[in-house]
Amino acid sequence: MAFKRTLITSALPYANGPVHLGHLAGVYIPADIYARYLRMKGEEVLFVGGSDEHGVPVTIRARKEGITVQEVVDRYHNLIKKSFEDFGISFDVYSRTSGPIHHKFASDFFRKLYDDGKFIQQTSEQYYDPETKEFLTDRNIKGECPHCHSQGAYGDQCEKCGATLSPDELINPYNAVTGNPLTKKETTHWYLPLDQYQDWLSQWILEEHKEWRPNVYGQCKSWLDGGLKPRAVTRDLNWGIPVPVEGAEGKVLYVWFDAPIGYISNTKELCDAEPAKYGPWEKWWKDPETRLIHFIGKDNIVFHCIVFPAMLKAHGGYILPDNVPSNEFLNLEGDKISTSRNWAVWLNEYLEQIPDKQDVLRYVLTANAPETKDNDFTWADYQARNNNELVAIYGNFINRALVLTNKYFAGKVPAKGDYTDYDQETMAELNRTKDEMLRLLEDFKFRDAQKEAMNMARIGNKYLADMEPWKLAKTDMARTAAVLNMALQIAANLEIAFRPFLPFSSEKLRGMLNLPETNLAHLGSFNLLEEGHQLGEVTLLFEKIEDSVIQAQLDRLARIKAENEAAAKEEERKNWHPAEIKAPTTIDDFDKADIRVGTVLECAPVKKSDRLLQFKIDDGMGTRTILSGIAQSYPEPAALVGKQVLFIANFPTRKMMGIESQGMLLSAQDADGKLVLTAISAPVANGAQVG
Ligand code: B3M
Ligand code: ZN
Repeated sequence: MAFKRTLITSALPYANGPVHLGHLAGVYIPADIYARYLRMKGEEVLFVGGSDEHGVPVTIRARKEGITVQEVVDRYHNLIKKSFEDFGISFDVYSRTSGPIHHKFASDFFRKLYDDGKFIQQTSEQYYDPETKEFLTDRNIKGECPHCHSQGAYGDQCEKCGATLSPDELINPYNAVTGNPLTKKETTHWYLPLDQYQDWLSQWILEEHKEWRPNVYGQCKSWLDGGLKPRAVTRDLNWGIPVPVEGAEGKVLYVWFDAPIGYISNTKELCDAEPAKYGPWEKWWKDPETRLIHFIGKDNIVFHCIVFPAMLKAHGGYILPDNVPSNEFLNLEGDKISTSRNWAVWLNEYLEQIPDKQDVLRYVLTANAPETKDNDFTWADYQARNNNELVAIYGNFINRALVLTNKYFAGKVPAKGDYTDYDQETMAELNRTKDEMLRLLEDFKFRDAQKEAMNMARIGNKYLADMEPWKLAKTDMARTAAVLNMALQIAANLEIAFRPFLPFSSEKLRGMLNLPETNLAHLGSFNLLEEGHQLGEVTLLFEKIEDSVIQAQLDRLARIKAENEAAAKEEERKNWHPAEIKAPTTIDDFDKADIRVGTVLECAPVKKSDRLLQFKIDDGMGTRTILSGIAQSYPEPAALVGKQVLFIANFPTRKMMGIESQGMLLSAQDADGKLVLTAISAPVANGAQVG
């Protein structure tokens, strides 16, 4: 199928917080690279984005901050929009789903499916808070994780162990906001019967889109193999788009029903505002000659590859995505990025703390893009890639080419000479590298494509290092001119090659070269700068990033980690319940344990163990050594000297870490897991029996 134009969408971020580098790496940078690339190719492109302002997360945020939901989405929509502008994400439109255009569009879309009999109605039991009289959605339910048994897992996911959950799996579920225990209550909703689309989806994806990325194709296949079930498209919630059906008061469209429709309504908003420039919105969504590409993260695959296409099919008249290049996740310093745990680098904060370094982040995130598997962002890698690649390779080449031209030719492009074999080979290699880059871009392999752009800079660097114009200048000015002409042509090529990836640096370089407008067709030409052309002012394209900048970021993350650990402890403490009383014991059984009082004479950590403390105890008859696994609770063991403690005197002797332990100290386990030695209320003779 030959396409005439490309419609690019990128997932609509929830307006419940600022965007972070995981968003940028997973969705927005790849989408932006692709949009810029196609525009440079001269194709007709529309790049659509917007904020997802419905759903539960924004309502939770509002309650937490004590403001209205509208205030929350206003604040974060504006913040997110600005971050995208700051990072050069070149949307043609960035709108929002709480606006009237979207509300009407999504409502009409639902109503058409409803009128056409495309939904089924089902009644089910849902968690309900009898006190606040509200049904609870997955995210509003918390409880104990059935897998790792940590407290505070959400009804859809445990943030501790990462398990995907359903609210029914939680142990002791409660209202995440009020803490109230929950009951179940019947409620009726509309469902899209995905099972009816199973055969069609299987054919369309598994047979007709084998070229989709393996992670996307694989996820779709496993959903389809598992058998699709009807999915609720409405919710009991008071924030969202009201269900346009009589008697549906208190119900809204499920956020995952209305959000993808946001792609369409945002397109319509733009096209209606500027019809001359963009044409009618239907051209972008209903003409089979439009190629639709969704950029998303992996947690959104099912919605974009299965649910939304089924919605479009049910409606009729719409095109379907041609590809859905979804990325895996980017972790931060080894841990999963989490908005609720503040484990993220927020884009707005990044720019405040490290100003003007948008392209550095764009470069590092693309170099590490989680295209085929989860990847890790580390600040050490960020610094290394900046200092060793952007500065040492690309920046260094540009700087040498321009500074030498200034020095020997007063900033004017010198005359080219007859190409030597080496020149010819350099040009051929640059062109081969360029072809490879374009092939990779076409294939959504941005990480490798950017690598090829950097390889072009390497070719330039090698050319200068081999030709040594600074030496040539002493003997052969004509050849010096030819070499620098060649170097400047390569520099102009780099400006074009890097433009989709590093738009700010390319703009800066364009200024330094004083380059006229070019497009992708110029890439690979060695006639981009004419002899005598006056270069612009030379500055550094990239600057070294110092250790102190990196250290400040590492310190920030260490602070957040400590705060999170304290908060997790607090959560454990809040949800702690004493264990149930054990089955009745007998006096005889109890009497078997010989519990006695002793005084701590010495106490020190056991070498090579972060758990054990070694005690010397006065037991009234002499001294004995006892090891106890409580080192984590007593960072200053010497402080225990002189304290009276309880121990089991007839506990079997055990050897640990090569030391014999003669007895067992009694301790209590606190709500946060900390072990505390039991004490007695007044001094007692050592060796006294407890009973
Ligand atoms: N807001 C989920 C997310 O941010 C959701 C995407 C909607 S795309 C239509 O991951
Ligand atoms: Zn868990």
